[in-house]
Amino acid sequence: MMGKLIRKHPMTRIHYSRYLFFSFIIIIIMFSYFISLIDISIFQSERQLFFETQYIDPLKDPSLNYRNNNTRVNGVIIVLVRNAELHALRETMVHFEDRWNKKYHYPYVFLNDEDFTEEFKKLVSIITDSETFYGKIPKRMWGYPHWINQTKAAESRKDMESKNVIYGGSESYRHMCRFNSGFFFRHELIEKYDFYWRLEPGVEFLCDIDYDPFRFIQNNNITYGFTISLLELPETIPTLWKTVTEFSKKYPQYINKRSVSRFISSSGATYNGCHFWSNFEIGNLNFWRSERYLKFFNYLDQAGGFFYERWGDAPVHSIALALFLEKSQIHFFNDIGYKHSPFQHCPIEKKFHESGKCYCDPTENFDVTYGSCTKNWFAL
Ligand SMILES: Nc1nc2c(ncn2[C@@H]2O[C@H](COP(=O)(O)OP(=O)(O)OP(=O)(O)O)[C@@H](O)[C@H]2O)c(=O)[nH]1
Ligand SMILES: *[C@@H]1O[C@H](CO)[C@@H](O)[C@H](O)[C@H]1NC(C)=O
Ligand SMILES: *[C@@H]1O[C@H](CO)[C@@H](O)[C@H](O)[C@H]1NC(C)=O
Ligand SMILES: *[C@@H]1O[C@H](CO)[C@@H](O)[C@H](O)[C@H]1NC(C)=O
Ligand SMILES: [Mg+2]
Repeated sequence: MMGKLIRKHPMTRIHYSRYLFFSFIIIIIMFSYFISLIDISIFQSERQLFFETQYIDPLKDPSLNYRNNNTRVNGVIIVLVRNAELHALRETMVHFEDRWNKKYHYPYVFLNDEDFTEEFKKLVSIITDSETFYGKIPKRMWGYPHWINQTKAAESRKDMESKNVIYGGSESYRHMCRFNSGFFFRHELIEKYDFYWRLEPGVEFLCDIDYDPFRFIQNNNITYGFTISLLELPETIPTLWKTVTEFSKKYPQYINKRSVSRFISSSGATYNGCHFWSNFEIGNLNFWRSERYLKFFNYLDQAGGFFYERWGDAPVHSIALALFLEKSQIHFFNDIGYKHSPFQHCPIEKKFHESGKCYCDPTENFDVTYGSCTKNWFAL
């Protein structure tokens, strides 16, 4: 009887379809609300998920703590520096010793394209109980390779300076970037070491470090560690990615099939500019000495972009790391508070501040702010 009515009565049919229509709308609304909830929770927990599922926490291994064992491994602190930066360096070293190295006394190697002054050596060595070594960089590591057209290089510096590119007009900055990209690890004072910590005058360390990061990376097969990652200025690297792509085509055998290349490029077509900020580096020197990296560096060097453009050692290092290594071989040193103006990494977890280990403002933390790539790193 009812069925008949519904089918026959036109008014009832309208009500019925209207009911269907509104149910449909409500379902759509509920569905999109549900989806948005999932989205938000995924976004918020990417960082947390990273720490729960991927992060190796050096603080959880008591055998790494200096109180239990402060035996050094084959590591060195490397500082490229000019005589004029003496006082900024001394200040940084006092903090670095205090936060970490007085517990281990790792040696320092200071490198310079000129001779260090006697005053420099005297005032630096007095800051630390560690051994200090002072080296001059040979011309082949800090100069023009024969295939570079220096007229063209000078023109390009002028051009970049007129466009206000940072350090665009600087010749020494280019030698510095090329040295840090291809030579620091084979300087004669560095050759005998396996692990390095790169230090720059003017940087600050904002937390106590009670363990040996060198032994930590050795034990865990980690090749490289960073604290800050960010986007490169595109105008300094117009042809870098094209050159990298040519390299990958020519030497497919060097590219790691499980590499973390998605950090630098989602499709492979373009470089997103993400790189580890190389003024801080803790790593294994043998990675840079490997055949694949030397082939990579030589290929870039031949292309001339260190001089005709202004390729930085940070994107060069990072691209190689991302092509050759898996994610687990690169470590985010969350517990190391670090500042190189204008950015700092300050751990946000309460425990670092409540325990008195860190003394930085956790709201001033570059990790997930605009321009940082570390939020991408968490999500990979
Ligand atoms: N000996 C020497 N060291 C240099 C020269 N240029 C740069 N450096 C060092 O190389 C490192 C990087 O140089 P910076 O001038 O700090 O470059 P940056 O970090 O990109 O830029 P800033 O934001 O100015 O710090 C620092 O340790 C400098 O002391 C140079 O011409 N000679
Ligand atoms: C301390 O660490 C070194 C280097 O890893 C190791 O060779 C040594 O056995 C350790 N000593 C102790 C007491 O654990
Ligand atoms: C070097 O570059 C300049 C300016 O770009 C150019 O005029 C000159 O022909 C180049 N020299 C050589 C040998 O290629
Ligand atoms: C590190 O690598 C070596 C050699 O590839 C392997 O034997 C070892 O199990 C690895 N250790 C860890 C902690 O992954
Ligand atoms: Mg600097």
